[in-house]
Amino acid sequence: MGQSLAQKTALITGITGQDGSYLAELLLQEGYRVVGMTRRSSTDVHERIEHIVERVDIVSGDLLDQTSMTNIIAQVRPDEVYNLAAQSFVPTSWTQPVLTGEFTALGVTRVLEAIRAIDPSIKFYQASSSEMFGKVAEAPQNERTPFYPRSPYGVAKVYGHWITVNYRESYGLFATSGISFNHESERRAKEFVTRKISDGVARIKLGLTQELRLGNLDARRDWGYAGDYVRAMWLMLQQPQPDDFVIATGRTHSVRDFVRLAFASVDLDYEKYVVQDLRFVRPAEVDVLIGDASKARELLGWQPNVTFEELVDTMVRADLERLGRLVRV
Ligand code: NDP
Ligand code: GDR
Repeated sequence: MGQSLAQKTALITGITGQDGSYLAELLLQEGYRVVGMTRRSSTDVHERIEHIVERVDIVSGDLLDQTSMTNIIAQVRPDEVYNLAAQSFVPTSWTQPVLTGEFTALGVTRVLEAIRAIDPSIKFYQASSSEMFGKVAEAPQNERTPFYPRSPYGVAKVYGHWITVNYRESYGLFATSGISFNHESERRAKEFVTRKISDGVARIKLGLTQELRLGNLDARRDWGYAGDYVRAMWLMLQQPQPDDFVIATGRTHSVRDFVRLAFASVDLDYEKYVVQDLRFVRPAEVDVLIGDASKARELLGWQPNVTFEELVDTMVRADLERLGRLVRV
């Protein structure tokens, strides 16, 4: 892949994930050379980036392995690093707490150490999470709201956030932490509740199944669209100073709201199909999240474009279309 002198290079860890795929698209549009780090797998994990895989460079590495991280930074010499890789599913963090800490917490330090050793002028983005607010101290949550994580995942993300702040303050790195609230899309993995619902609704509508088993329907989240959130990540690294930013819509809805709307969008009544299943209830829950993104609005000029209602509708339509194609084959 040819590179002009002025062209910037971005390294994305977690390029095969939901956010990685949207961020790669955005950075290609912005004229970047995009390098994506993937970990070795015996199967093809490029599903979400199939449409752009010819336009990005893929390098092999793992957040667990310091040598691979250092070598990648030395070989790629990126201008910007977006650290999106993590064990990102909250329930798994209770069954694999140590691994979650290795990936999601210490993994951040490994990337920062690689940057510090090779080129401290590289800009760094850390994918921090509203799960850090957990049992919330105030509402809405902003950059100064104290953290009270409720899962090993949330605890690991608090570490990732503070090590990012610490490397900024200790070594003067351009290290930025984006505290994103939940963001979803038709590329979301099916274990997360929004996609589980949109996929379930489509299956029921097409007669492939009769029920949808869910956990706590009363949990509330501030849900946005992933495409909007990756734009905020990029904007954060274009600022004159590294900083921390909350990215959120400022609206909160319950899982029940999502379910009701998703079923209603295909003219079904959710109460006939949804079964509560204790297997999906968490040992400790984050009851309600709502973010205050005024700082991002003012300093980044960022605001979300997709509403909750549009998000639900888009996700259900996408699953109906995908499953409809399979059913017809
Ligand atoms: P996904 O789970 O979709 O993607 C995670 C990515 O990390 C995948 O590409 C995965 O690779 C990769 N990965 C996992 N472990 C390792 C490892 N040890 N070494 C290298 N790569 C690894 O997450 P999202 O795209 O939804 O989220 C991106 C980031 O943002 C995550 O850090 C998440 O915790 C954080 N976040 C997400 C929010 C959201 O609502 N989506 C909100 C706030 C924060 P593979 O394909 O091989 O599994
Ligand atoms: P979350 O997302 O834990 O907020 O983390 P998830 O979609 O898994 O859960 C949201 C809420 O829905 C409730 N829920 C269920 N959740 C799942 N997965 N499956 C169910 O059947 C179900 N029933 C009810 C949950 O209890 C919870 O309250 C996401 C991830 O992307 C993190 O990586 C990210 O940091 C945060 O968002 C912000």
